Amino acid sequence: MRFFSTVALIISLVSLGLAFNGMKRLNDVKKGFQRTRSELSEVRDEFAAHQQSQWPKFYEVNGKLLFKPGGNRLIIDHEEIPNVMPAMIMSYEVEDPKQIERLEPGDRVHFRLKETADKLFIVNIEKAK
Ligand SMILES: [Cu+2]
Repeated sequence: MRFFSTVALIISLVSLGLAFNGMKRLNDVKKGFQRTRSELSEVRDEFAAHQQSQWPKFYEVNGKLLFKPGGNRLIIDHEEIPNVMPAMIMSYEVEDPKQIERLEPGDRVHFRLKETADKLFIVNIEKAK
């Protein structure tokens, strides 16, 4: 009888040890997950900062004003904008509509384009000399 209770005690101690070890391992895995998650969020923050550092971009462009359709819009035949777009006729919004008043269709113009993550518009436009 004594032998059996000794065996039972040993079995209980061993399984207790195994359970403890299992919990410790589970904890390590959890810590690993937390570390990975915080590393991921660091990478995400860095990526967002990098994206933001790209904007805004500015371009100096030459062209000819073709139409003034109204509002703050201009139709311009512009020269190539290197690495952005080839020469073409297109419509642009001007940030400050007052700048449109002193321009007439047919004018050669020089303008400064501003590009943000979701918009492309003219921040400054004047008659080219
Ligand atoms: Cu264009």
